[in-house]
Amino acid sequence: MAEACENTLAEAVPPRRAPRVTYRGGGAAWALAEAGTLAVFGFGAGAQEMEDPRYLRIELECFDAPGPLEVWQVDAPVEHGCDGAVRWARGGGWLFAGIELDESDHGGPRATARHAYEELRCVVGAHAERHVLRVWNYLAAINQGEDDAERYKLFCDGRAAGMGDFFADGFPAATAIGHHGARPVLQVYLLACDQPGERVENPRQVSAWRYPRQYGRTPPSFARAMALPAADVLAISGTAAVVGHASTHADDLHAQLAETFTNLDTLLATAGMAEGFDTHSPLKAYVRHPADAAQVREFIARRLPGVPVLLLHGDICRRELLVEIDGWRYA
Ligand code: 3EB
Repeated sequence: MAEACENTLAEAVPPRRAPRVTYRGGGAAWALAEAGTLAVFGFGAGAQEMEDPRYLRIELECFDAPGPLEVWQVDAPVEHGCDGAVRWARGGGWLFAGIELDESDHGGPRATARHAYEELRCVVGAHAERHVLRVWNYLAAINQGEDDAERYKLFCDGRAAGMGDFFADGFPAATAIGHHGARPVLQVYLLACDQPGERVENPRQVSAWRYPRQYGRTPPSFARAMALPAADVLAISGTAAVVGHASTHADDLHAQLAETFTNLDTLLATAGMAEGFDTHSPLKAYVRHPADAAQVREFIARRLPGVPVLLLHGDICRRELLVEIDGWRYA
């Protein structure tokens, strides 16, 4: 009965208009003062600090100085607030929620991730926008530790524990990247909606939640992409040179970039968006070695001229991977 009611409701509601995601210069206060601003992100140690719950200073340095802001905007009034450590904003059927936890207060990446996801789950569950579509995770020293004790793998354990059965119907699209910030903070933020999206997997890749045991006790909990409940918008998870479940082209930046683009093209084709990226499709490239940044920028500019790209210094969760790309594809 409850399900029948939900279906009727879903049919009555027209597709949502996706939030616009842009990179731009200027101050965060201006962006926050604009109508419909759901979230604003600054990048790196030089970015401003702001009290507004819609603002997060991400612990990843941008290779362009001064780095731009990332701004999410909806065509509706936005209300915002804080619930414990979670900061949130909602409007037009969309919800932003974010949390930043210091590991020294929680005891390592596993307990911190668990706590972060429990808190987020609580806040999301209390709103009508309970369908989590996309999550970003930034973790200090992600590759430190050996085998099952590697910090990324501990994070994966804690994330799964904190998620509980909230994602029993399927995981959101996600990114998990290592930062070099001064403080050992875990930053997690998400986009949710009052309507569900559609998960998209990459036929060239084993789904992450089915990765074999060699990658850790708890396979990573994410979908490769999520088609938003808005026409022709795809949220793309962190994508790297993984084929099947194996990393390819260790130590070869150019070959990893080429493989990553084959994965991105395959994802778009699988989602029925074969026309590809356009100039409204903001991407992020996470680059492990600062010396590689210029080459990454050139490669992407050649493949996707005119597409906005934010180049960030970040560590990919597998040591042999040099670069990872995520972002959006808009109609
Ligand atoms: C991979 O394909 C690369 O743990 O949330 C990409 C996107 C990766 C998200 C995550 C990890 C995550 O397995 C790593």
